[in-house]
Amino acid sequence: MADAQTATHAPTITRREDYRAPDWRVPEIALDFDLDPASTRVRATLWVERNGVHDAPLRLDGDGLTPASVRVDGADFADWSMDGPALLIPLGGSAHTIETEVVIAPERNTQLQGLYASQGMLCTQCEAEGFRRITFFPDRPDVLSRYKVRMTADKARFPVLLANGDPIAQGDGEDGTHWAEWHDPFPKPSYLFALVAGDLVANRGTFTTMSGRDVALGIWVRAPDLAKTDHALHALKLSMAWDEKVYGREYDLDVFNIVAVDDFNFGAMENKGLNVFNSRYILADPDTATDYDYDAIAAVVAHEYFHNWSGNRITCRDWFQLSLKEGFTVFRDQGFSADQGSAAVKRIEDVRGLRASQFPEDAGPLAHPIRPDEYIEIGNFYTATIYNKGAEVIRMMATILGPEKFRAATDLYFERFDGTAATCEDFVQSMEEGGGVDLTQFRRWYSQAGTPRVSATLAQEGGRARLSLRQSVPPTPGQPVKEPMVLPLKLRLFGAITGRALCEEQLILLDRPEHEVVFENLPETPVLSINRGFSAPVIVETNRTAQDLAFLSAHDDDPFARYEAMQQLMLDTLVASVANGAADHGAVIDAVRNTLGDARMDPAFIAEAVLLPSEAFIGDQMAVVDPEAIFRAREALRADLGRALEGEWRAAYEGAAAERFEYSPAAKGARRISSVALGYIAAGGAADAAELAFAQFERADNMTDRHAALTTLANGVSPLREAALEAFYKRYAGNGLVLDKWFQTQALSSRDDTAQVVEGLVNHPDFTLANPNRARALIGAFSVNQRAFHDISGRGYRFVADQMIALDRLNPQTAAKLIPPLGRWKRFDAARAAKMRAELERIVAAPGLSKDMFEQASKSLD
Ligand code: B3K
Ligand code: ZN
Repeated sequence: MADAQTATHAPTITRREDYRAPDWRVPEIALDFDLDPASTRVRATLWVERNGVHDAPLRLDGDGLTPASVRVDGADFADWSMDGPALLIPLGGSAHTIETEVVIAPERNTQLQGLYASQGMLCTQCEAEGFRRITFFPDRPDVLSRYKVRMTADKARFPVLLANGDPIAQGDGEDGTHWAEWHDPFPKPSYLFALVAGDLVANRGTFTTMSGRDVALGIWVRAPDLAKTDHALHALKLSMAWDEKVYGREYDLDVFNIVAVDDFNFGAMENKGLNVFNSRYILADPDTATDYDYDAIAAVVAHEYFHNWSGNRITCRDWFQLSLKEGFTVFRDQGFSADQGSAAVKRIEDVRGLRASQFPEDAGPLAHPIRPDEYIEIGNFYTATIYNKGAEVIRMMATILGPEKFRAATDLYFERFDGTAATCEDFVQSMEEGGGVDLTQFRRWYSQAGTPRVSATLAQEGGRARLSLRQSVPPTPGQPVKEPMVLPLKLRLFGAITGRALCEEQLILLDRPEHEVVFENLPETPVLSINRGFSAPVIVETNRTAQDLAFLSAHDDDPFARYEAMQQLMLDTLVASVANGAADHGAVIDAVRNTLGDARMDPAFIAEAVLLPSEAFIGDQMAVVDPEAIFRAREALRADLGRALEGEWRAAYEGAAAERFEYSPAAKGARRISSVALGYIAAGGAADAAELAFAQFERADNMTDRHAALTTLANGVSPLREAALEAFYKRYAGNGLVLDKWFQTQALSSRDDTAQVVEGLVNHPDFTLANPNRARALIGAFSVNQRAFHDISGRGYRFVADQMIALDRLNPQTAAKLIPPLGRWKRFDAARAAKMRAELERIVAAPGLSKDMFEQASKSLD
């Protein structure tokens, strides 16, 4: 049965400028759990201390809790009151002991926040404000406490009892119960609290830290999944070693446990010493996980591990500072992943992700700075802006400082703020002091939303060239006028005839609206390579011709810039094709042929470089998005590329065939180029394309190849499509993570009947909104299938809105994350915009709507 809904009410807005230090601190807390899915008793003892001179009562946050008893300093206490969901206790002295008792029902917790049940186990998720669903507490990140936890549970059902910190004691109780005690010596905010109880087994390992301490590692899963945990354990050890080497950060407890859970609202959670993960970011074997999954697992394991310092040892003063831990930790995990394989390919993937999710956010109704000024529901601010733009902002500071100074500055930050709840300002000051730079103007990255635009015009006059740079930041909700930003732009000139570099790479800090750079004594016509490595997260417009872009795509020495030149050439061609109904594809075909034939390049890079921009990204370049025209233009270019280069695609496809599965950068690159080649062979209409794909589907010894073949078939009209979908479904019946792929592949299909197929799939026996991965695999994927979702009939909008309203009743946090595609109505024609708005209005009017959905949907209407 579902939770009671948060009643629709006038939303309370929390503002950054209203921050006040807590009235009461809680240096120690002891928690005692009688765990049972239907009814769990939670006894909490809080040692509280008055903070400063005031007469404010102790205010303990709660959410859906009723106190069964309240005691103060050992005696029953009747003078408490409720202020909405919070418990108020008037106290006279400067220090008191508070005991409360509540009863909660984990198996009825469909929100998956607080203590909940998943597949027979009990687990917690507290960030951001889930702890208040477990017990009464000042649930804010600047209240740091030492935790002692005791858990009692039925021993047969829950033989393993885990919590934060170190295990202290355990024993058997009466009636088949047992108990365990865990103590965490590091003071932490409540959002980092965790416990897990279940019938679990561990893949165990050891890591010896740089000071020679042994840490016992455990990846905990249900028994049948044990064989799929080696990759995660290996990634954990690599992460621990990497953080020592690159940031000088050593792990601090004697144990580090990770638990995989099937029902989870997002990727994973960095609870101190006890990370809880969505099982999709732990479980992998070649038969069930793609290379993408393997990479994502390593990245998320690293991310959560790195939080031990950037997040746990130094936490956030308040939730407006979220990017302090998230932006920095994403930057750190990106560095880790770059060091495991091709740094260039990693950068391309990260920029593609930024453009797919963060740029549209910055250009839409939900735009916010990386340090927001206000929120209704903090759960809505775990966004691409906070995470990914936040990481770009750290990257720019690292670029400005250079590697040695950046390391000195992070050392300073870790040393100075260890054990505290810090702010973004603390971080920037550490960068200034450690790096010896002035970041006064740079701080605008923390306060201004919107993606800056740079126009770069290169004009040649004999042996001189004049580069005129201009910047502007578009208006965003609540911020009509913007100040100039500091934009670190890496640039270099190449000779158009010889291809030689005409100067060293330069780092220009563009901090004014306009700036000019003059290059002298140029021996030949220069071509501009700019924003190399994507040194600033901006949109760059240049006066480069198709010829210049084709030239750079072959000659630039910065792989990211090569990729970028090809993307721009493709984009210009596609945008022209949408505008005119057709375009000359010759330049793109030639450039792709050159790249495919460049034996010096890494196949993994080539595979990225020859991919066309997504339909959504093409739409982002247009004043009014025309989904059908974009789809047709892109398909036409794909078909032409497929036909014109059929020989090259077949050579690439055959050349990449491997004897046996191996997880290595080279083997991954080979699989990547082969699946891209297969897609082009099919797009070109080759008569044997479906047979080729089906043969690959049947022969594959790994999920990457099998899934690539399935995707190609799922986009086509061959009867082999049904056969492959059915075989895939049967082979993986019962494997939830792989079935997610089965749903998602159909939701992302480019076929004409996708909307109808997806509407049917919600009635499939394996579909459920209660599992967030499944809901995202079908509903989330369909809503980013631009052509299908934006069908002019409006059926896609109606369908997704219906699903969101239903999901909101179970799990508001996951439902609210699905709003943004509907919120982009301003980017579409009047007919579509009206239909999208109508659905948003229907959502806002839905009875019992959560505040999560209310905030997202109502802001999207503005
Ligand atoms: N810190 C968590 C995210 C929590 C999301 C809460 N809505 C995972 C992470 O970023 O590492
Ligand atoms: Zn994080």
